[in-house]
Amino acid sequence: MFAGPLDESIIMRARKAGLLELKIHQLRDWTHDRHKTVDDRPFGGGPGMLMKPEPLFAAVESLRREQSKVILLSPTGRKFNQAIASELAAQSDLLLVTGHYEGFDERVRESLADDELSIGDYVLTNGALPAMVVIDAVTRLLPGVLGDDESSRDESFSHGLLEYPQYTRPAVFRGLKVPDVLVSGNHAQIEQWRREQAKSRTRASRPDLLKPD
Ligand code: 4HQ
Repeated sequence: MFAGPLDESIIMRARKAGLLELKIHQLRDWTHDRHKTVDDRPFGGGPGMLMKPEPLFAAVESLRREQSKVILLSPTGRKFNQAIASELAAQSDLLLVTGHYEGFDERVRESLADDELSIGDYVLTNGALPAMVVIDAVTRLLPGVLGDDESSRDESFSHGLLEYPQYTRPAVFRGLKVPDVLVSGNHAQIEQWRREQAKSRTRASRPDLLKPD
């Protein structure tokens, strides 16, 4: 699953520039049985399979370094956001652990992971896409990955409001006009309009962003 998304565009550019080093590992390489078993049935019964602890412990213990942060991707983790992306971008080594099946043996969570992150309240088939979401959000925050233009204009979640509406040419498209203020050349007025729009738009679609946590 990782081939493709991580081999394109800005992430690939960062890798080629030596700003980001990615290594993908196969958990089955740390199994010893013929079937390379990484899952098993839950004690106490019930549906579904769990990631068994031995291959995960062996893999993480062989891959982790002193400075590594070991992060499980799972819907029971704390909700990933831009602030967490910034924290992770300051780390020198992340070990993202993705599981299939219904989840992890609890001892993985208790004794192996430093943190557990969820990318949102929905259930996916496995943690590969969540890991790639984290990698993408973190990579673009690494020094040198984005040009000045791209990075100074990313503020959506950093200043706590949604972006104001934006338009490019043509000034009229299928009868739909760009707001007059934006073509007025009055920069003080444009700035005020954008501030108001950012606020009303946030109030309308993401009122949670305006509340203190
Ligand atoms: N899964 N945010 C179940 C997720 C998920 C999410 C990954 C599916 C872990 C065991 N991970 N496996 N949402 O739905 O991170």
